[in-house]
Amino acid sequence: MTSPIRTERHDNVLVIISDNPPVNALGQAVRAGLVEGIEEALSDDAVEAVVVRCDGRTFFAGADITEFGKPPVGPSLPDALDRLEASDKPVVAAIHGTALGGGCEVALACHYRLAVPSAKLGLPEVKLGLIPGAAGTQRLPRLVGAEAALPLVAIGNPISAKKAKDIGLLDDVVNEDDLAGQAIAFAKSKVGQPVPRSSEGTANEDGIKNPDIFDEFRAKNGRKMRGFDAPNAAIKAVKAAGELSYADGVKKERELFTALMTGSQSQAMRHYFFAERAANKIDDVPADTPILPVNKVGIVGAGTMGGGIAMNFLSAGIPVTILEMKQDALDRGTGVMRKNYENTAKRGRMTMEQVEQAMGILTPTLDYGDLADCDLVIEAVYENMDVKKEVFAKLDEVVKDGAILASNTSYLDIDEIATATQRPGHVIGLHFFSPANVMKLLEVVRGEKTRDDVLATSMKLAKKIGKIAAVSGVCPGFIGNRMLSPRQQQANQLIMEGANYWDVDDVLLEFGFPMGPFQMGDLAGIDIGWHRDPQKVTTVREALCTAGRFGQKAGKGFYDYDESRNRTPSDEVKQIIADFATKEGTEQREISKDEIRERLLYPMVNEGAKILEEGMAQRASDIDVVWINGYGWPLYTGGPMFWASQIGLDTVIAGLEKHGLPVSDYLRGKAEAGNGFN
Ligand code: T1G
Repeated sequence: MTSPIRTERHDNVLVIISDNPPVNALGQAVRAGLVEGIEEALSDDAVEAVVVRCDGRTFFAGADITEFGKPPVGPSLPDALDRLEASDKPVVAAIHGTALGGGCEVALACHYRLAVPSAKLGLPEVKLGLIPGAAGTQRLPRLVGAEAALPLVAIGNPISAKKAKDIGLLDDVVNEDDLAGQAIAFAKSKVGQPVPRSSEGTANEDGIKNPDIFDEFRAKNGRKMRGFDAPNAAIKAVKAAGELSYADGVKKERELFTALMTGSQSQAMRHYFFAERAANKIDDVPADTPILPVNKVGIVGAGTMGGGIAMNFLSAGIPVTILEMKQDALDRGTGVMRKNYENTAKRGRMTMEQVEQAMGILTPTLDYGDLADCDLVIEAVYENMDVKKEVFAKLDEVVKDGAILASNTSYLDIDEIATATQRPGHVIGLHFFSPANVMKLLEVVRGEKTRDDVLATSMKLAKKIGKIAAVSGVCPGFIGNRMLSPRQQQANQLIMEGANYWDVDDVLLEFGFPMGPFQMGDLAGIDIGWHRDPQKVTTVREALCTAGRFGQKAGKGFYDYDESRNRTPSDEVKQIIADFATKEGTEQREISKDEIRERLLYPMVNEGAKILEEGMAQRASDIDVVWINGYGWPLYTGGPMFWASQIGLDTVIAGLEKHGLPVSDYLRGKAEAGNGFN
């Protein structure tokens, strides 16, 4: 097996090159090759400097995640990097693509670092439930300071080459072309000078002089870090870089890293890493299925969803023609889009020029005829089958042959919608989640007759507009809403049986969801869809509306709210519910949080099992991808199906049976087979 590492001599410079597609992951052969390369450089007096670079699309993108959890095979990355840094001959990292995780640590162990303008650098280990494990938490703060290191290590987002230079992580940003040549010249210019080593840096003294930065960082990012173990460990490691010797700091990092690697959160987040990528693959569609061109998109409906959907394409530089029935609705819709963009610009997440660029390729219209040359039209009108079929019949008449006709419906039957057209093969569901310009998830609903190229094009387009797509079959609620339904039913049932509605919300909050169903109701507005007849009170919601409890906007809903919108449980609401229970003849009792959690989450797992049994999802991990990205299922548990496998399907079944809830045969079968859903 040829090594993925080779060396080339350029006069007195030895260039160590990795060619390990797809992302030059630092697998065992690469690590061994790196060590050999350094040994070669150190043992040859004619070599006076070294360049480390990669072929292919990127500099090392990190340790090889597929090796995690397996018995380690040497040389370890920390050892390889220590040998690299110990060299007295200058070593230069030549960076392109994404130098991430262990890749960034390779760069840190080099004495100098150059990158092309399009390169990105980062330590995203926390996104895998880890922290850097090859001294990155110790070298980086010594090179750039604790304050600049904290977000890189504890949040894990990559930074641009320019930003990396600004903080001192890069020595220079060079031209896009001939990176190798520029790195060789740079290396030559350093021959004979003492080599700078990050591990000997003193920039981390900023954390010693101002120790408050760590708690300030923790407070500022509390919401983002809630429930995750790794970010806190990352902060501890960076803090240690200012308090301990380098050697002791590395020991501290190793201790924190090992605890995370063997913990449940990292296992769950590594599962998710591959789950997100697997969701892109459609098992029965050949990888070389042709992708249809999508150069112009039409949107029918400029309401909240239509406008949000349109923004995804505009932001990706794809022109959009948006259609409404009336001018005022059209103006309102495009006005909201502009406002959303301007708010994003105010938060510094885009420039006003980019706002104008996006709005500049938007064409509002009242005329279906203007959709004729669209390659894809997405309908986002009222959730009513007749209305949708009318729209699709019209689109079928007007839009050019070969165009994709998609519905944004959240639960209606795509196959039935397709019958309104002569082109069922070109009909698909593209279910965006509100707010559509923010939420990452896209459920791609495959109709009975949806063509492979239409499906493959939709998946590729999802990635282009920054969405995470999962394919669903046609069933009520597809994957996400279909599993939300039993949870919602149990939540409503539980409060009728005496569970405190705030306990229901708190159980989901404590589990890691952003909020529970009753808080959500207050946020969205209890009065949505209310008939406004105070005499007609047949549900708890109607009783709340009759009592003027419309939700947060009214200062009271299920909860009472103070001026900062902090929620307090209401005795009036508790009584309203109790009265309903009495009317319904439901006996109320104390209900524990354990029972609440089991009755909210286990039926979701059972529904997920049925979705798999019916082939409505390709794989269990797709269901995890849907719930993590569409509904806030906590990433650090891996998603409903991974989590159920970890706690044991027998436990889930016993819980369902204890509460008299249905158990699907498929779930039983999986439990008996003993291998969970994975
Ligand atoms: N290990 C193994 N495989 C990887 C990989 C990795 N680090 N990164 C990507 N792949 C595979 C991926 O599964 C897919 O495979 C293919 O490469 C293309 O990836 C010691 C412990 C680099 C930005 O977290 O962020 O270093 O599906 O589809 O969209 O301290 O991949 O084709 O079979 O994502 O162009 C830290 C993870 C590891 C970076 C490219 N590094 N990767 O994105 O392609 S921990 C990371 C990414 C670590 C050290 C610690 C992205 C990318 P397949 P892709 P992409």
